[in-house]
Amino acid sequence: MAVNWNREDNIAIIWIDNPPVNAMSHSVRERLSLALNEVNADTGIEASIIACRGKTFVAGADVKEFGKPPLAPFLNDLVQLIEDSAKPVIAAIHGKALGGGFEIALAAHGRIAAPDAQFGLPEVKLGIIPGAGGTQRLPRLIGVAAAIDMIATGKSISAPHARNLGLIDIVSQNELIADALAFARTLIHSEPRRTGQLPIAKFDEQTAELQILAVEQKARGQISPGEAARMVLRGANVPIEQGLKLERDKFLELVGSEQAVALRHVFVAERLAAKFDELADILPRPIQSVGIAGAGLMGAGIAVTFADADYDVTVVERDTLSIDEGQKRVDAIYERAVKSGRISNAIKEERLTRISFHSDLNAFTKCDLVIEAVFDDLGVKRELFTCLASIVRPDTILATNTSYLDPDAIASVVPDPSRFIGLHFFSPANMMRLVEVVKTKEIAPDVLATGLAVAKRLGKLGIVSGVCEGFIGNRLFTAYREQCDFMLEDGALPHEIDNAVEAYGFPMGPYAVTDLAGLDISWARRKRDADKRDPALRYVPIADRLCEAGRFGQKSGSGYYIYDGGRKLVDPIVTALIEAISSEKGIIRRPFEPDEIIARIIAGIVTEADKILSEGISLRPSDIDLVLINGYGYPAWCGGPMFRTGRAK
Ligand code: T1G
Repeated sequence: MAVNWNREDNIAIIWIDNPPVNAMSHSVRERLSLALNEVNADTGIEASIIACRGKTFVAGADVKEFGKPPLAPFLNDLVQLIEDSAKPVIAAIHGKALGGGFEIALAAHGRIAAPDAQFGLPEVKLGIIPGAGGTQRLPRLIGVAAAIDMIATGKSISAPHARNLGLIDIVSQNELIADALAFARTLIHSEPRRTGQLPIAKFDEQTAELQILAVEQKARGQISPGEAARMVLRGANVPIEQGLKLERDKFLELVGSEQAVALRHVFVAERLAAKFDELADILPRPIQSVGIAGAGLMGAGIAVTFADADYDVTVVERDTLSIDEGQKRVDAIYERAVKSGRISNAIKEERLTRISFHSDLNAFTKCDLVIEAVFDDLGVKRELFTCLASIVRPDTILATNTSYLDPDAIASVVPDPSRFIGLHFFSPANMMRLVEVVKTKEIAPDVLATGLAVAKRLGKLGIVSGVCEGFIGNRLFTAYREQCDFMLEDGALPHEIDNAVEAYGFPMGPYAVTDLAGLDISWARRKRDADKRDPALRYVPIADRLCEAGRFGQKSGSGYYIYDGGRKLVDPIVTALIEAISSEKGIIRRPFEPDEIIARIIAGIVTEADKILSEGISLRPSDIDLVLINGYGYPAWCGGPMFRTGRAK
């Protein structure tokens, strides 16, 4: 039964029970409306509590119903029924109150939460805005500026933080429902505090406008953050009834928008990514103690990632100097997080206690999982895994973080390669959400399931990839870059391509990214692989010429651009170099418009993606979209190249 209610003396407890996340589906809305009306009509009831069974409070409207004709009772009407109730209604929150769930809580006359509860209005992540009063009631509790910040980012906040903001009344330190009953009894003889009737604290219009401008700039072409922020300000200047109407109209307009449809594709794709028939009944191995071989840029980032997810982390480097450098890298990552306000100094110290550094591989003896992040050389890795295999338990999972080497070639030195997996993190590992979980030839199903479970516990998105050069992501990025290089030879210039890509929604264009990462690394790889290059294939020597001229990117002060005091400038020398190469090849250069640049890039990506799918390296077009969105900055609100070309529904 999705909703029922029971009586505790003169107080009704209305239970929502709609696993797995108590989404406000049509049937839940119908039954909740019925329960509220029954409670209001019952003369023996003087107050009510709305609570949820299962792991969480209401996580929002039912995303599966979006895109279909909305069915009454609508959530915004239900929320109004709660707020208008003559008898006090308390929301008792555990888990997460998100979207429509939080809007139900906002309309209640009191809010009590478990200590680990979280609150958020993540609608903008679905390309919409709150549609049941969130943009109108939230500012009445926490003010315009804080409401804009919370709604435009879609971020969640903790119960203690919500309490400090005045968003909730009580953080229950005991049994939530018992405390909620006690709280309800204190409200019985007082007029219900109706959020919608509260005044909005004074705010400065111009400050709010500047805040909205900043939101729109940060959104890089996504529409909903700016619309959500503006709806808060618009509602703050009109009566609540008018504000609620404006909000509902905008919500209904956006829910059918291209960006909302694209973001719902991403939402569904993310939850599909870890699902494979072959793993349906497979239990992941328990992982708590994690070893990391190497504390360079990647190893340090991976160590932080695991410490952040409450793993016990053992880091081994070859000598005390390397250990010292590794510890400094880890400390610097946490120092930046403290400076940015993401974590407190106390949390930094606590996380650091979870990471121990050693120079002896025997420190890995008790590890459940060991990940190598050492120099990307096959010999080095094979030698390391030969040692590791003799040190760790037979059931310890061994993982390589290699980007380009063949994991099966590494696994061949491990006595039992069924426990060998690729976990390809993206740099910076503690920030990037994507992890390619590489399915090696001999891998055991429970090892693959463990890789996916570890990625989820890390708060990352694990995408399964077969073994090929560059796996899914770097192989597609190579195709993307190849199209860009062809366009450089055919007539475009680096800044024209970068500008088109950034206008489409990527945070950085490919040439700005290359200058940031450095041109020398891939140059070394191209020189190493030169004898394997197919002479029949078109080859663009622009990057080689730049390297030969000592232009390695930001690190050398120039690459595709010239860098002057932190400013990135178009360099006529690069333009002349590119034009000379076109001329050498007899190419008549022509202009490229932004739309054609994007179309050429997407065509190049999907051509390679079709090969990746036909080879079985990836099993789902939607996984390919997720790799590009979470590993390479492809704008999620565009859905991904497979979604855009109709290859992913
Ligand atoms: N609707 C329907 N199903 C949902 C759902 C939702 N809102 N959220 C999750 N699920 C399903 C999900 O598809 C998966 O299903 C299962 O629950 C577990 O999800 C009017 C209009 C709550 C933090 O955006 O953030 O309210 O694969 O794997 O990692 O203003 O789910 O098992 O079949 O993610 O523990 C606003 C989205 C909606 C919240 C739990 N709410 N969900 O994370 O589990 S718009 C959201 C989440 C709205 C109002 C507007 C997370 C979670 P299956 P999961 P999890």
